[in-house]
Amino acid sequence: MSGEPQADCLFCRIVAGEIPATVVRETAATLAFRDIAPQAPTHVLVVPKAHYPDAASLAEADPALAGALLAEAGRVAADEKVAESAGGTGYRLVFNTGAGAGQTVFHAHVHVLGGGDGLREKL
Ligand code: D5M
Repeated sequence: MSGEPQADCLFCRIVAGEIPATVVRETAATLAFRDIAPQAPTHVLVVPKAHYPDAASLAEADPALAGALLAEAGRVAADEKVAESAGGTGYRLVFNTGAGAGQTVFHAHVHVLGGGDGLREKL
């Protein structure tokens, strides 16, 4: 069923507490934790606790949850002080979608990237 946990999904296992992660924020519906291979001084992943394979399928199935994910990403950026409103220089939100675009974990997630020089040159 849509949104159900998948036993072979890495991020479902992190959500379930079966695999450790450095959690920075948690709500009833979302979890934010540090990326294991950071690409910027701040690199946090925000995931819905429910399983959807990518951001578009999440947004189609549960637009409110997709919105909650984005709001949490903004709160992470504020907590990490990369948001301009928190004195930082801004941040990027990235949704890799599809293996050909670099998606490696097929559980919807947004990358929150900030704090480094040259972030604008990456796209
Ligand atoms: O991003 C998937 C991201 O997930 C990638 O940046 C590495 C990260 N990753 C992989 N395993 C872990 C664990 N165990 N903890 C934290 N982060 C992890 P994608 O957009 O699919 O390429």
